[in-house]
Amino acid sequence: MTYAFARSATHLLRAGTGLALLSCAAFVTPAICAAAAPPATTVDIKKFAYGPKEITVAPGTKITWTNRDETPHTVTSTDKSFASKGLDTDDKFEHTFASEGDFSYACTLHPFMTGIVHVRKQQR
Ligand SMILES: [Cu+2]
Repeated sequence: MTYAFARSATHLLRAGTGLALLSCAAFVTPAICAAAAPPATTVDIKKFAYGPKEITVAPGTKITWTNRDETPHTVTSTDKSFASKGLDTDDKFEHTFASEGDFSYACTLHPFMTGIVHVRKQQR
């Protein structure tokens, strides 16, 4: 009885370990792959927010913003180096970031909507 219990406990433990390893393979690997993949170059404007609000890209990267809201928004940099027109639903705005720097931007219609683009030669 005790032996059988111990055996089944060991079996459960093994099964649990196997499951844990499987989970690692399933969930950790894509995260590592994502880190090695080229940086995301799209930003969705949704529910009065830029997503992601903060993004880091390499010089020369083109970022495309898409307005997913029913409300018009803009993508207007603080230093005025880039500025979209009023974007209606599903309208896109593109800007290529040639040189390194930190570029904060906001929506002129809703100034509480802010975002920032970090342009770095080496990804962190
Ligand atoms: Cu807006």
